[in-house]
Amino acid sequence: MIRPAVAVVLTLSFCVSSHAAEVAPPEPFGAVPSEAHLAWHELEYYGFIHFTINTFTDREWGGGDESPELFNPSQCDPDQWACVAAESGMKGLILTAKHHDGFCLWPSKYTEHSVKKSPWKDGKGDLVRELSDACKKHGLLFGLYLSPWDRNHAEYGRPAYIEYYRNQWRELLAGYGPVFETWYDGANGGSGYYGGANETRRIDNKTYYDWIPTWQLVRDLQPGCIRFSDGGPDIRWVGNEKGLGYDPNWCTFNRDGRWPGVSQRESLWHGDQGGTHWVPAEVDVSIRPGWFWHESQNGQVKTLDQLLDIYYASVGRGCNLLLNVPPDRRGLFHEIDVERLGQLGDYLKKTFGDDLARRKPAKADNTRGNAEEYSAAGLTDGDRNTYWAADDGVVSAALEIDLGGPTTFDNVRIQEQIRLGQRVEAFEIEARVDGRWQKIAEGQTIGPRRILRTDRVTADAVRVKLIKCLACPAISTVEVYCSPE
Ligand code: FUL
Repeated sequence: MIRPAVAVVLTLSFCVSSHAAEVAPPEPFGAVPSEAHLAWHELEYYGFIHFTINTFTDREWGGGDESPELFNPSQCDPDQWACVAAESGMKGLILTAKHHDGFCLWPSKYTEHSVKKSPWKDGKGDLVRELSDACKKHGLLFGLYLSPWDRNHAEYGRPAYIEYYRNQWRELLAGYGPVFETWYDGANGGSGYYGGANETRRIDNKTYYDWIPTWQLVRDLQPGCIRFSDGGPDIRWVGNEKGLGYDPNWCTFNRDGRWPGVSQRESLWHGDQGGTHWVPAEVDVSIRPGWFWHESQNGQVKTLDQLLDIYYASVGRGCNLLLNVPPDRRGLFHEIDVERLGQLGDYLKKTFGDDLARRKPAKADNTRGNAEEYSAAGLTDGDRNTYWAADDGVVSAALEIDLGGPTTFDNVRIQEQIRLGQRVEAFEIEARVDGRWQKIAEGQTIGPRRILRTDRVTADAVRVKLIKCLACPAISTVEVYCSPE
C-alpha cells in the first residue's frame, strides 16, 4: 500500500513528466492564412452570376449608353438560381451588382442608371436583395462584384467617380447582410459613354482607384469578407479564365505593388514560393463560352466531363472554383445549364460522400516527438483540424493507411495543416496491389487541398510519400474515395 505522502510525490512527478513530455507544434512556416482565409478555403466551390442589360443586348461588355428600359426579365427567379446552385454543391453565389456598363441591379441612391428606371417590377425591384435573401434561404453565402470600370458614369476617370464607387460599396455592404467575398475586376477598355462624352478615358490602374481606403472600408463594414483581385489583397486571380489551377500552386504571394489589372502571370498561376503574404488563388470560369447568356451559346454549355476536368484542375489543386452560370432573358438558369449542374452535384455527392480511409489505421515513419497528438491517427480520424506532423528538420516522410482489405478507389484527397503555412514541394501516392506498391499519382504542392484522380485501382493500402518539403511536414488528412462507375 502506498502511504499518502508518497502518493502525493508520485502524482506530482507524473504531472511534471507529462508536462515535460508535451511536444510543441511545428513553428508556423512563412506566411500563414487568416481565420477568414481558413473559412474561405473550406468553401471550395461557389457560383458567379453575370446578369445585366448585356443579357438583353447580347453583348459581353455594354457601352454604358444602354437604356435601363432594356432590363426586363419576364420570370426573374433568384430563388431558382440559389436552389440549383445549392443542389450542385456550391457554397455561395457572387452577383455582378454592376458590370462595366454601369447599370445597377439594386436601386442605388447615387445613380438613376439602375433597376429603378426599368420596367422590371415597375422600377421597384432590387435584385441584390432578392438574391441575398434567396442565398440565406438555401444556406448559401452571398458575394458581390462591383465593376471599378464604369462606362456610364460621367465622372469616370476623375476623383469624383472614386467617391461614387466607394459610396456604392458602402450601400451594398451595409444594406444586405453578410457578404463573404467582394470582387474587383481589373478589366478596362478605355472607351465608353461616360455621361454622353463618348470618349476614351485612360486611367493608371496602379494609382487612380486608390485601393487601400476602399479595401479598408470593406474590411470595416464586413470584417470576415474576402477581397479578390489580380493582386489580392486576400485572394488572387489564377491568371486565366479557362478553369485551370496549377501545380505548383503556392498560396503565398509577393503582394506588394500588385493591384487589380496589374499582374504578373507566372505569380498568378503558381503563387510565389516563400512569398510575403497568404493570397491563395481563385479560379473563375463560365459554364458557357461567354460570361453573359447568349441564345447562340445554348449548344455550348460545358458537359459533365468538362466540368469535372475544371473541378479537378481547380478545387483539386487547392484553388477555389467560381463557376459562372448566367441567367437567361427570362431571369432563369437555362434548362441545359440546370441539367449540367445537377450532373456535377450528383457526381460530387456520390464521389465524396464516403471516405474509404476514415478511421482506418495509419502509420508514419516519423512522428513529431513520438507524441500521440501528432500521430498518423490524425490523418484518418475524420477531423480535418487534427494533424500528423514530423520532427523539426525532417523534410521527407511516408504515411501509410491500411484500408483493411482490397478496396476499389480512384480519388485521393490530401490536406496540409495550413494554419502552420504551406510546406510540401513534391509528393507521390502509391497503392499496394497484391502485396506490391505501385505509384498511382504524383504532384508538387498540396496546400489547402489536393485531390488526385487516379485510374480505378483495387488495393489494400495507400501510401503518401512526401518527397520534398520546405520545413517539417504537417498533414491534416488523407482521404480515399471512389467515383460512380
Ligand atoms: C473580366 C470581365 O471583363 C468580364 O466581363 C467578366 O466579368 C470576368 C469575370 O472578368 O475581367
